[in-house]
Amino acid sequence: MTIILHSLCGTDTKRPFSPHCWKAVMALSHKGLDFVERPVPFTEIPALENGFSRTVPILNDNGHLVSDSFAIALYLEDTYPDRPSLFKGEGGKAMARFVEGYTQTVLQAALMPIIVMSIHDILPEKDKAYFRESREARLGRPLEEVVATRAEAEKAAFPGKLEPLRHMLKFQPYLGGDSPLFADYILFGALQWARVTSGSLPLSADDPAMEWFGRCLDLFEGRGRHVTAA
Ligand SMILES: N[C@@H](CCC(=O)N[C@@H](CS)C(=O)NCC(=O)O)C(=O)O
Repeated sequence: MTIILHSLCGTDTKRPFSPHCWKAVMALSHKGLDFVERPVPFTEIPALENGFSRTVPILNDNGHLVSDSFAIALYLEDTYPDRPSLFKGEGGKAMARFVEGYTQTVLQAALMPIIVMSIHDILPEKDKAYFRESREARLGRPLEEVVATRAEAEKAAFPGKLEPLRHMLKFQPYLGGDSPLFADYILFGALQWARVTSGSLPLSADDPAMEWFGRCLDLFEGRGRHVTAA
């Protein structure tokens, strides 16, 4: 019985950084499943599992392949129903989709200009060229220009973008309530992406959002904290 999670790294295989892969790592840990994480650089993804997916995470559960972090969480929920739930029902799945949308369109979009050069700098040479070309096409300008024109403003605006989380934390310690669910891991993945690649988050240490992030870093024997900040 082997569960393999293909994830993403730069030159250091011990420092996986993809936000989507962190969601899958936390989901597998939440289910209490034994798994092996195998991080690869960007340019090796297309060859994984005979070209199964152009993106990671990819889960190989004893030969059954699943890609996409949310699809992996749904698969784990269906396949291992006797283990702790990642969603606590259909409402939890539906609300996790909202958290996915908020995290990707608001938080990750804001973090990208702040951390894009840090990501570039931790990649092996062959990945640097691929990352620059693909991200410059996506962002519409050279990486250096993205940083020069947007990074400082995004840093200043970032704390405000977590106000929905702070509101929730007045009532409960996790998005899942008294304990975390997949929705927490979605948001966690974005902040962990910034922490691992750039070394810090544009948030103050006494921010309740940082306290929630610290609690998530400590889950599962500190799986998240174990990967040091850049
Ligand atoms: N919707 C997918 C997105 C996965 C994704 O975009 N993964 C990135 C790493 S963070 C990737 O594999 N990118 C490959 C590339 O840019 O070539 C998920 O949630 O898993």
